[in-house]
Amino acid sequence: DEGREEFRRGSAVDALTRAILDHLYFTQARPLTLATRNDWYMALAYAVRDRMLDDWLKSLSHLRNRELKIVSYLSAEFLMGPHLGNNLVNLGIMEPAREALAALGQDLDELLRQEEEPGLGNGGLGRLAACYLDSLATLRVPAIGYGIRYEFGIFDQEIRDGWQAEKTDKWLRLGNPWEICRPEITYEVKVGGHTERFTDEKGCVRVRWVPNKVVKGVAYDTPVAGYRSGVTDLLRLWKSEAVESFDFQAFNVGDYYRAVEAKIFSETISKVLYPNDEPEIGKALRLGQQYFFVSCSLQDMVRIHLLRENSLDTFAASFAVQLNDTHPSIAVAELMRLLVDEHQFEWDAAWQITRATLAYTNHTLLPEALEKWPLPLFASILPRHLEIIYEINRRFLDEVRLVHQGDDQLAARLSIIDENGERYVRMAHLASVGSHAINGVAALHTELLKQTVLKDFYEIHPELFRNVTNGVTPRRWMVLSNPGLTRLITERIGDGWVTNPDELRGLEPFVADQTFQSAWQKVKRENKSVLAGVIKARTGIVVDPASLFDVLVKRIHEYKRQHLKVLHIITLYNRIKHDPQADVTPRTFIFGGKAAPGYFMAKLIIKLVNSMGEVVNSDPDVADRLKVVFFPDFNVTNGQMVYPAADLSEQISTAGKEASGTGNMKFSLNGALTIGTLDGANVEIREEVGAENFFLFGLTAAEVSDLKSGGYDPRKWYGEKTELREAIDQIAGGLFSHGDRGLFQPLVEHLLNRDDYLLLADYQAYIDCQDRVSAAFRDRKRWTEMSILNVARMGKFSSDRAIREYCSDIWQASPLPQD
Ligand code: 26Q
Repeated sequence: DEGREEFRRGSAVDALTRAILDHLYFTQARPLTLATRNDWYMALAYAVRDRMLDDWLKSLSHLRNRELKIVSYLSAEFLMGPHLGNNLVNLGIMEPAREALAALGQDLDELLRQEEEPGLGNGGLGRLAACYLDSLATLRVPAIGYGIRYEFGIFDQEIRDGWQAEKTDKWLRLGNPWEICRPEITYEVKVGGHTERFTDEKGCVRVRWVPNKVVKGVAYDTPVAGYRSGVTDLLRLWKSEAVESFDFQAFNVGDYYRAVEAKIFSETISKVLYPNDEPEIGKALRLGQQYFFVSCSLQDMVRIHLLRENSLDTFAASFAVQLNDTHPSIAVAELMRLLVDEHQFEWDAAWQITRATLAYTNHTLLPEALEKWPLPLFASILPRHLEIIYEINRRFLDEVRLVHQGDDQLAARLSIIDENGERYVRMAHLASVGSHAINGVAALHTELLKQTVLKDFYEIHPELFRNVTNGVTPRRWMVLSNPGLTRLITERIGDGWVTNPDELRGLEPFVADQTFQSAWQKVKRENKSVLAGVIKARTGIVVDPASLFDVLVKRIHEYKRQHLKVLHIITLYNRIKHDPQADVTPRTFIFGGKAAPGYFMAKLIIKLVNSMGEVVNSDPDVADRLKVVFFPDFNVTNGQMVYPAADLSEQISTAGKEASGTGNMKFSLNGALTIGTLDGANVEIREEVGAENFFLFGLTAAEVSDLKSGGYDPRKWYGEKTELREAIDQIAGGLFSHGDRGLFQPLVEHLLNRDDYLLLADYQAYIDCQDRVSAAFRDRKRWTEMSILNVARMGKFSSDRAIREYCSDIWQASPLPQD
């Protein structure tokens, strides 16, 4: 019997070989001779998943242990990336799996490429949630990530004629071996309708919500293994379905079409991820999605809590619920509704539980990115929640008025309801009022939060505010994606750094060591060669791995200033055109990132990069010294190839606009040097790695706001800077658009007349700083030292550090004791 168990659980090569063959036959139902690459991938994935089950089931059984607080991370997005490689790393079975497959004539790397990544997020916020789950499991904290099982994730990006084209992400097409459907874990979620008052058997007036629709959420569970921690946490995503009773009813009255319509509506809720990284006003389905997953998740927590205790009084001791931005902030009203309407709590007791349970993370200062819902729309979907919000607001503002007598302006500014013109529910206010802690995602961001969007909240309740600077997991972003560097580092200092990255400091004694330096350079060079091969295959462009790889990958946004980078490239191009012998440091410029499908300016920036690239790449005067690449479909999988191959990380947002950034950390951790503004976490990265190992340029956040309040005129800079003027004139004049002066006119017009993101004001500082970068890259030894020091000093930016801070400062959660 033990022999039978061994092939399901064991991590030796033989056991894995048998397990893979077993799944190929009994799960995939394929004879060896007919097995496709996907069959092999699936068989391997199931064999790996089997090896997660003992820890997972043990961890799940701890959810019933009332002593332990469970962290519940509510997020509309989880950008997990491919599971297979990560699980092999965290379980410690990468090499035996490779050998087992080799014995079966299969190549592990090929199977790793077979996995379709679950792209259930837009960018930073969704990827942060994924890094946090990795750290929670690694730190042995019992946790559940709750979200939506979108049938279609973020679109796949193709580039056609230089423009972005969106293709549906059919990630479930070939099946998903990592998830387990739990058809017995379902909840009903009401939508629309009206409320009624009635008197209960005790004579209390209560409220009944009579919806006009009911949908069902079904749980889909994915295990999240910690790095060799013995704990496997849970990602529970909700799929929406029709409730059986509904179509039955309609069918009985003969209204077949209405029944089908109701079913389609139900299934629409979890159909597709909104591909925008800021809200669009008035999208009812989006509010439906948010409420749907929040309601399922809170009902699930209530169920789990009631397995531990017989009263909800102690709910806040069972769960610490983190709101990943305002997207799940309806949780404030929903938890109140569950307690007051469904579990007969008094308002005050319910409110105390709600605030003790919830905490809110803010990820943006941009006013246009703050979520708000038009009142009529909100009322039509969530009539009961609107009443609850009014009551929360009434009590909150009464308190404010009591303490700050006579300041009516203050109450209006703090109100959850925006009453300046069209009325809206302000979700950041709802989240702030309903939480016991509010945090920003980098030191600068938190300071600005307190001075701007949440200023009034900070003034009345400074004790609620925390900073937790973001972090990234070194498991995916180093061990998995950069095995060469991982091996080199581990040879020198051991592998303790993987969970304790402060140990990377142990590399500092080797910075000047010749052999270490050459080994370091060799790793980077190999990573660049691999990326060069992929670039050739995907774009046809040939790039030289000896050139400086200058990389700008992130969502396309005006505030992130991809077009400032374009101005830099055109400037270098012009220098060559003016003097073809000019001594320029050869560079490969790599862009990547998706634009929201409805964001015209972002799509035009993609077109500009490609159009400008065509001209530069094909100009014989350039003689291959500059190469411009737009790497299509930037996602987690592609990021894993790009970050390890970068020499230079571009973090050039207008100061004060990027809340944190996390790509900045991934680059630096992989030995790229940063050119950046004092924005988001760049500030702290520079502090850690040392100012001499960081290329700083540009206005500070304070200077940006001063410049703007003094009446910024971009034309002044345009008039004064000749290289800048030349570049803009060329874009406007059609040099990059076959003479078409209309194509980029909107972009040029915006730069010259508004320039909201101060490209023109920062242009010269950026160019000058890039000249210093070019010079520095020529001193290979010095560059390598800086690269090593960046890695050695990145410990702070591990998501483990961030999660420890959340645990101690916000959640009061602790690790499971080692057994
Ligand atoms: C909201 C309503 C309706 C539709 C879409 C949205 C929506 C979706 C995604 C709004 C925002 C997002 C994503 C925001 C995001 O990724 N923000 C980034 O979060 C990172 C993690 O904290 C930071 O590092 C980045 O600075 C921040 O831009």
